Amino acid sequence: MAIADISGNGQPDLLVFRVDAVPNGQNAGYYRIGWDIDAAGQVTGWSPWLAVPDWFPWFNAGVDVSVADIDGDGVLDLVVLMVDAPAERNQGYYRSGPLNADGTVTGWRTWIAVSDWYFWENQGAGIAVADLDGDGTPELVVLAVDNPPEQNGGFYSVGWPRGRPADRGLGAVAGSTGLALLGGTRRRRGSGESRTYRRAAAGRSNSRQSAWS
Ligand SMILES: [Ca+2]
Ligand SMILES: [Ca+2]
Ligand SMILES: [Ca+2]
Ligand SMILES: [Ca+2]
Repeated sequence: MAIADISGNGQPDLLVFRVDAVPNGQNAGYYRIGWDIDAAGQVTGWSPWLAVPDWFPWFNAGVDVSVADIDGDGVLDLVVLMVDAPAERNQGYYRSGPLNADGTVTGWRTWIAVSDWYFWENQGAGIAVADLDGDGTPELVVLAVDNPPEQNGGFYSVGWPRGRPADRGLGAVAGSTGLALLGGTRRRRGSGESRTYRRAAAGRSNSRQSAWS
């Protein structure tokens, strides 16, 4: 879910997301918006469920959304992250599109694979958009929970704008240190193991990342 003033009337709106896990077939992803959430958690009404197009996986193992103006054009964008979870190695993908004041998205950008998604099994994933270094261009932060046969792990990564050094290794999330661990220990997975990572990308340039941490 995400909270942002999508309608632009000064009151925050609540966007919720769900995956329809269709048996023996292609899944589907939908969101809807509860308008003008107040301090008591009440909304004034709900949009219809709106489908994200081209939801190709048959199995998903995590999904998250974020609302932010990733391309700096003054219009909010909806960013969707989902984990495609086939029998073998999984893969995280995100896509985005301009989010209109009525809650619809026009001009969905293509699905983009999050690189180095090593995990064979996942137990959730998360996404956030923030200008981590204060240069005016947002970064896309991706979290993934690895779900191997033994102990799980949480991993993240950040993709930076073009030109920024991209040699930051995948970082393991330990305790509550969060972003302070950017550039932390790189983890290698053995064949068949699943690990979780989060990654992020620069939001500009049609939301395609130019470098991953
Ligand atoms: Ca609103
Ligand atoms: Ca925008
Ligand atoms: Ca798998
Ligand atoms: Ca930045």
